Amino acid sequence: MTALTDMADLTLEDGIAVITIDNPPVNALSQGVRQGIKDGVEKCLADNAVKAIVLICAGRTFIAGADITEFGGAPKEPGLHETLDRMENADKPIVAAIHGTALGGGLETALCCHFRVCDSGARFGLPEVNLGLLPGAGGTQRLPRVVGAEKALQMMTSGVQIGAEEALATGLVEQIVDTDLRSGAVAFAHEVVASGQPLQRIRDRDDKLQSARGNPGLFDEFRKSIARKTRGFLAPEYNIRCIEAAVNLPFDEGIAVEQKLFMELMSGPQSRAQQYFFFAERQAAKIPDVPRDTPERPINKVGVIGAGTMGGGISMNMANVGIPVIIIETQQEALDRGLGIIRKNYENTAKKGRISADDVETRCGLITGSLDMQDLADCDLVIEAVYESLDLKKEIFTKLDGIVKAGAILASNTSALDINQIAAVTARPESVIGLHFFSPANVMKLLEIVRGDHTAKDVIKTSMSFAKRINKVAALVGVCPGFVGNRILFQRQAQAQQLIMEGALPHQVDKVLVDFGLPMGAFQMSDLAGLDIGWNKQASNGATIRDMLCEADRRGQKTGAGYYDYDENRTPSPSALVEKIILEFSAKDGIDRRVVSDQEILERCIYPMINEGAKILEEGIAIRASDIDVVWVYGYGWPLYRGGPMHYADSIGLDQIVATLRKYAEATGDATFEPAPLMVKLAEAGQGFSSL
Ligand code: T1G
Repeated sequence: MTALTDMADLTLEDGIAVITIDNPPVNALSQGVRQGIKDGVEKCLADNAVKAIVLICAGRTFIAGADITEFGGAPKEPGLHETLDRMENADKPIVAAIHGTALGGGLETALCCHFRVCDSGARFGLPEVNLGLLPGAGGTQRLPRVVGAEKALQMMTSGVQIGAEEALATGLVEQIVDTDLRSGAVAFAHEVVASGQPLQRIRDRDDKLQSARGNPGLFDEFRKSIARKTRGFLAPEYNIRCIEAAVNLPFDEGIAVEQKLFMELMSGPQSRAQQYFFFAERQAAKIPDVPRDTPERPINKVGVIGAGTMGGGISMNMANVGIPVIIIETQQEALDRGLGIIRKNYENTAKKGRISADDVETRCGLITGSLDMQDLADCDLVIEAVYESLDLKKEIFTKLDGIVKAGAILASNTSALDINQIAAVTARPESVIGLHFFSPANVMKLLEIVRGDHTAKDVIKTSMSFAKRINKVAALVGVCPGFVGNRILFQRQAQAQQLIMEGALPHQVDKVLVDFGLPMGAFQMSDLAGLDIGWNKQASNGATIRDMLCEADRRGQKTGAGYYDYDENRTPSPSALVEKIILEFSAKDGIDRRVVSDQEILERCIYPMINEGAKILEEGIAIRASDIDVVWVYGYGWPLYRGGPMHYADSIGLDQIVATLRKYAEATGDATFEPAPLMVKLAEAGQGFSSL
């Protein structure tokens, strides 16, 4: 065995050279890996004893892409392109032996080998689009030549991975090895040498591009089909243009298009934000004061209290990963309705072909119902999901404390109430935690985990990994009204309300927020949630615009009217009546309405959110600024290509944010705009939240 670099070595077995990459955790194409491959291939091509080369990786996966931590830094030799060109033009067969995930630059490396074999668990993808990029090492030109333009469009604009069987069927791999991968690959290399077959370079292939050439409308059709899902993102379109180049241009000209578009994306703010977010999401899983080896409590059976919208969605998350759930309700009718909705949801998913009819039965079979809380006694985790009443939650936790076995975790799905007060009614506050799901709970990826003053570290550790187990992205936050997500939302909603008093209208405010990239505006969101949450008909006296709307039976989407009028497809349209109510309200408050610019709307809606984020960091309610971004991207649909409110603030510059906030504080006299001391300090130091 010859060490090529500290990340690669070479062995020679009976004429077959094996280059082994070893760069944990995911064999990213760091400088040492690129150098190792380059040196290894050079060595093998120069050595007559070598008849063929196998490229394989140690550890849990084949190369999972370029080393993202090297992005933005000074480029280090050797470049990936020159290494891959050397491989593709080699005069000895090179076989890639793939296990785990061959992603991005990893798949591009495999595409520059002459043959690819894999084990049955291997997965393949070009997920650069998730980083706001495109495959920059020839993948945009080689993948379509192997799998065809249609498949390449799907894979490169979604980042979706395909499995070994599909890779074999599309010709991405020549063989699935069901014995030991290494010896299988070496045997395959021997067969190739023995066959004497000419080495085919993918760059020379053209057959798979014919159908796209015969169907020029393919690309525009495809653009239309992903327009809604990729709204605001640049990278999907750039990936499509590269595939168009692959279909319409000679290989080298296609590569030139790829390089140009790659550099445009790499030097742009969107990819910077998405690369930032790649690491933010992984950082969020790390809790500084909870050691990695903290033992976890087992969770094999879960109880959910409440079969309403949240309780039903929460239960589906458990059944989706095979965990039995028992749902508790007070009325049989409510229980039947809740279980019925769960089955309906699964049947709808099956109709869309995302799960099978058997899956529907299996998952519904894992969800049982009861009217007796005693049936929760042997649960490992109980999640309370009843409506937002502190007294009711205290009552329930008092009962749970007397029923559920020792060692179980008691959690509340509250979106704003004080977890410490809830925990205090039990004799085991250390086992109480907040698990705040977002509606629809079986769809939204975020789980805001709320640690109380007494929550034990093993309960936190268990909850964080449990989130991953049910396919959620967790962010750990402290106790305060609205925790992180809603506390920040309150600031935006309050400003939106103020802006329509001063001269804007709901649809103007919402358009600014939707154009910014949010899934919906402030007033559309209020209408969706329902304007009568927490509204008391008896006490209502027209004190606010919301009161007026509720009194006029405009309670939101559910009544077909709120800040907007809604048609049968729930499409919103501005309401003349609402405009009249708003104008009357301004007049009643003696406000001279004025023209409010879109820029002012954006700044007054977004900057107080950032300011609140800074206060949350000052108070230690969030561990790091990037956790706040994870909450807003996965919980509230903040556009990923803007990284999250805190990253967005850094991209603008905190000095700019502070100055603008101060301008509005002066103009409005509203203390909300007073910049948080932490942000002022960072701005004065010329730093950003990412420096924390
Ligand atoms: N570069 C650097 N670090 C990486 C990395 C990468 N490509 N991929 C993962 N890591 C780190 C990650 O930060 C974490 O670190 C640890 O590895 C485990 O990851 C030229 C330009 C492979 C499916 O986009 O999708 O190639 O937190 O927690 O859940 O065209 O990681 O432990 O310190 O995610 O098992 C394209 C990115 C790059 C794939 C494994 N490739 N990675 O998932 O573990 S761009 C990607 C993943 C490119 C070329 C272009 C996943 C995974 P830490 P993890 P996992």
